[in-house]
Formats: sequence, C-alpha cells, structure tokens
Amino acid sequence: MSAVVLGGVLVAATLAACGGEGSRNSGGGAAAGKDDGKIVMGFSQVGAESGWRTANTKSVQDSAREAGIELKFSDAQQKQENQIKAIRTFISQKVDIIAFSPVVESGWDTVLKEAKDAGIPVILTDRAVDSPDKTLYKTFIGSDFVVEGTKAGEWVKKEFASAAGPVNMVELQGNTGAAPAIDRKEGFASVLGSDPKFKMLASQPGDFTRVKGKEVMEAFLRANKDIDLLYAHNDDMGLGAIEAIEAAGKKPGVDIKIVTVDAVKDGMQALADGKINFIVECSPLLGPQLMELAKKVVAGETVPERVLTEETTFTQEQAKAALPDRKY
Ligand code: GYE
Repeated sequence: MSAVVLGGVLVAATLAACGGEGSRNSGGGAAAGKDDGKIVMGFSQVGAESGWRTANTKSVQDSAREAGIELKFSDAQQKQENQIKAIRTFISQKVDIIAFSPVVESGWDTVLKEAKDAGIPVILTDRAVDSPDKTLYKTFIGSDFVVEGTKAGEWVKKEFASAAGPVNMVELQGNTGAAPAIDRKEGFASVLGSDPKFKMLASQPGDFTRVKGKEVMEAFLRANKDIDLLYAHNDDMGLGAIEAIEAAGKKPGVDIKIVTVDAVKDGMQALADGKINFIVECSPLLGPQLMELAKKVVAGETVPERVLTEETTFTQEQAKAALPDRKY
C-alpha cells in the first residue's frame, strides 16, 4: 500500500479495511489500469447515514461486480476531508476513473483539478458540486432535488387546501451544505414560501440520520405547542421524528402530518401504517447507470453532461401496494 501514504494514514486504514489492494498499476496515467483489461474505479461514498445510503452502496457494489469493474470503495463517514483524502489516494493509485457522491456542494475545485491534471476522469453520482468549471467532471448522475422539494410542497398545499390556516410547519434539513438539503429546502419554499397561510416555525439540520432527526424534533416540540406539519428531507429523519412525536403523546400522521423524501422500505412501511402521509421518491439505485457511464468515459466516448433519475411519489394507499415488491 505504499502509494496510499500520499492520501494519509486515515484513508489507508479505511481502504485496507474495505479490501482495497493499493497501487496495482505501474504508471502511465489514466490508462495504467487497463493492463489486464479491467477498469478500476475509485468510489468515495458519503457515509452510512441512512437507509437510502445503504441501498446506494449496495447498488454501486453489486453493479461494479456485474460489470466486471474493480471497485476501490471508501466510506467518508460524512466528512469532506475524508473524501478529499480518498480521492487523492485514488489519484496516487492511478485508478482509471473516480466516482464520488460529494457530502457538501462546495470546496472541491482543488482536488478535482488534481484528478484532471493526472488524466483521471471523474463522475459525480447522487449529489452535485457547485464548481463553476464544468470540465472538472465528465457527468453527473442523480435526482433533481429541487423538483423533489417542489413535489413535497405541492402535496402540502393540496392537503391543507381547505384549512383556514395558519398551517404551522417545521423542517428537518439534511446535512448543512449538501446539495439535497439546499435544493429540497429551496423547492419546498418555492411552492409555499410566498403564501402567508403557511408558516415555517423552525428549520434545522438533522444530518439525514434517525438519531439527529429525533433529537431536533424533540426540541421543535418543546419550543412549539402547535405544529401541523413536518417536512423531513429524508425518511430516516422522519422516522426519528415519529419517535419524538409519539413520546410527546401525539399521533404522527394525524396530529402532525408528515411528508418525507426517499421512499426506502422503513419509510414506506410507516407511510402504509399511517404515520407518514406522503413520500417523494428518490432512487438510490444508481449503480447500473454509473457503471455504464464509467465504461463509456474510460473508452473515450462522449456522455451526457447530466443523467437524471426517474422518480415518483407515494400516498399511503400507494405505499401499501408497492411495499411487497420494494427492493430497498
Ligand atoms: O435522500 C438521504 C441520504 O444524497 C439523495 O442522502 C441523497 C440523500 C438521501 O442520506 O437519505
């Protein structure tokens, strides 16, 4: 693992634990991985913060195996510095391609420039970066998070159409600075923000985790006696909040209506059980398309700048029907 030293001790340990085998190629820039015809992909994952993330990791790992792509997988534990180290390690290992899901939007230009200078193409998966220089990556595959927020807002508007108001809302955001947190907030506010009937009482990060979702919801409940609606940027935070709501003696889905994003199994179950009222789907199954794009990029083919994921929404009845076949 000598090449790993460049990336720092922490990442070396992470990669070793994940079965990374260090530098197997002997120079020659981006083409170095092709000595046995096998594409080598370095993948830096955000973490394991949610059911969505677990399903996404499995999709990437399974698809790499099926596509015959060797995957060097690194888990950043929701820390940007770990992702930067992992990417530097992949560069020093001369992988053929780097794919990553940026934990936050900003601060990637330097490391992306290093990859570009080393001749290693980068694919963004799931989350975007805000770099103005679009030549720093080949393509971005993932959902339109603003549209997801808009769908959530539109449901709320309809659900409370006949209510006199005010409709008192609270919001659990994803981790600060993450594309889905910024965009889901923006999409939701674009529908309800200018309507005086809808009042956002509090909006705070719950980091996309159940534990934090519960904790922040407890604080919301302590500070606000009359909450009509919770908008959680993912199912896991919504599920944590449900525990807090029940502990406060209220009925989730009835006393406080809940809308979330993702549609992972646990979320869909809570929706079918009447504890969540509406879920906007966000598909984590990005693996197959990612591997297809990676093969094209490594072969020098042009790929679209943006690959959008197709998604739907679920009511309680639709969740009951969809649950038996739900894969994640
Ligand atoms: O919604 C959330 C996860 O980036 C789309 O990250 C992803 C989000 C997903 O932690 O559950």
